[in-house]
Amino acid sequence: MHVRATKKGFTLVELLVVISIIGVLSTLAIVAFTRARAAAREAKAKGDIKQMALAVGLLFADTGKWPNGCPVESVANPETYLDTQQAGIRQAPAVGDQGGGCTWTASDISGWAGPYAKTFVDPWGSKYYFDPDYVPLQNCSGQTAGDQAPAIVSFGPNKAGPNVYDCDDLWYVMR
Ligand SMILES: [Ca+2]
Ligand SMILES: [Ca+2]
Repeated sequence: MHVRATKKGFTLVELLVVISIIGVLSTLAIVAFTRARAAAREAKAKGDIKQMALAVGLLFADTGKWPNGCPVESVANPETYLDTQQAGIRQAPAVGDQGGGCTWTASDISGWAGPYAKTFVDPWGSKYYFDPDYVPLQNCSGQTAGDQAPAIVSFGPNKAGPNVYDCDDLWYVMR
C-alpha cells in the first residue's frame, strides 16, 4: 500500500515567490490608482472650467464686462482670480476703476444677476484664474505656443501660478 505524502504548508521558496508576486501586483495597483486619480482630477478641472466659461458668458451678457471690469470688445489686464468680488462671478462687483482702462460702473452692476458659478478651486487646490492675454502652451518644449487670448486657467497639478504658465495647465479660450 502506497501512502502518498501530503504536503503541509509552503516551503520558504514558495513563500518568497508569493510575497514577490503580491509586491508586484500591489505596485501595479498603486500605479493604476495614481493614473486613474490624475485622470479623474483632470476631467473634473475640465468640467469646472467649462462651467466657468458659461459663467463668464452670463456675466458679460448681463453686465457687458469681463470678470475684471473690462468692456467685452477691449479686454485687457488686470488678471484676476475668479472668486474675488471684483471678478463679478461670485458676488456683485463694487463700482470702481480696475486699472487698464477697465471700470465697473453702477450701470454695469445693475444688470448683474449672479452668482454665476459655485466651484472656484481646482482639484489641486488652486483657484481658477482669468487672464485676458493668456498664451496657451507657453514654456512647453516641443509644442507651438497658441495665440494670446482671454482665457480661464487652472494652474494644473504643479499649482505653479499665476503667470508661471507651463505644460500642465488647463485652460479655456473665451474667443
Ligand atoms: Ca497675462
Ligand atoms: Ca502649471
